[in-house]
Amino acid sequence: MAKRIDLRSDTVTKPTEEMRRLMAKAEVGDDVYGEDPTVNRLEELAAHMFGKEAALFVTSGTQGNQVAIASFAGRGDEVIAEAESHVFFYEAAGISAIAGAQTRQIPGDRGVLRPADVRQAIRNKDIHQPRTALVCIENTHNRAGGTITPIATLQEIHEIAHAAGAAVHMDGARLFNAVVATGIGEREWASHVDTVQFCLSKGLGAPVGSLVVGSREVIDRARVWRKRLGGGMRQAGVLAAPGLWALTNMVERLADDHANARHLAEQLVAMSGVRVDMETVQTNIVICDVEDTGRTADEFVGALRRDGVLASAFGPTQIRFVTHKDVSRSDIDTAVSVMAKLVASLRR
Ligand code: TLP
Repeated sequence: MAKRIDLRSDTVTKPTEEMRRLMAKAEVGDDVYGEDPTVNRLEELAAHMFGKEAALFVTSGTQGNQVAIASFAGRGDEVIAEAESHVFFYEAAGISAIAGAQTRQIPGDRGVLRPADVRQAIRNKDIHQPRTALVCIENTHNRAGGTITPIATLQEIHEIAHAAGAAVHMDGARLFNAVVATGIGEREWASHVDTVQFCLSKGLGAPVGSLVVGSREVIDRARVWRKRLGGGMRQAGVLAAPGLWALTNMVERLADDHANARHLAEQLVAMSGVRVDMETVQTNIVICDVEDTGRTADEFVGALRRDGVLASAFGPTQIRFVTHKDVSRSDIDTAVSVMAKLVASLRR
């Protein structure tokens, strides 16, 4: 069978040979007892890189977001999140089901919350109103197409939230894409938030896991939440080992994914009936709209799949393509020609 070009997500990346070798020989112990040396090394490295006191290795981005959120917000509290954010849109209502808080959704500008809107949404001290416990920022923003929250905006939101006694959590599932695209280091990003969740298992290519970084006090609470959710793993060093390698070896190469995404977007936007908001093409995600072709995203995704190109329907007429280490420039060119053929066949 011809090679499938899988652009559904960067979550599909497979561990490298080196990662597999490190997994096989990882030193391990029982991490619930705090005795897995490899997990401990990963958590220490993450805390150091992000300039925070402590870190927690969790099973997934979703678990990392939810344990962080539950560490700040509880039953009857309110959490501000962008209207299309992952924590609101894709985490099975975890904020209400786990933390017991309600979500206040605020539409952003291409996924970026406006500081003035956050200021307005923060609740007054009033018997009728919930307490605003937390503001969540998604950087980069998935459903907006991989957009970056400018650091100055983040800083402003942080100041507004803190002045009102609310914390800030950053869903940085793809924070390293923002790091590489802007040249602003993770420590600088993290200095404007209380906690960051970042994924090892997306563009960095590790098979499993995320980290949450923050103060020791918050991470201690998050550790209890992780246990409560069944995320206390035992000889997890076999998973931490490729994560350690990913953090030290896989960050810089994300620039290739960004160049491939831009190349893909430029080709797509030149096709008749295909729209791309080029302003959103900042990292490794490209969202195009095929409404003007008269076909649905599902129809397109089905037709692409028959020709070996996998993408995700992201709305009635929106399709998402995500570039990553397991697709090359020539794979992108193949995907483009499949898409071009498909668009041309619709015009006949
Ligand atoms: N996103 C996945 C899907 O869930 C949509 C993807 O394919 O992009 N935050 C952000 C911003 C994410 O994009 C994701 C995963 C997560 C958190 C959750 O990470 P996992 O999948 O590890 O739970």
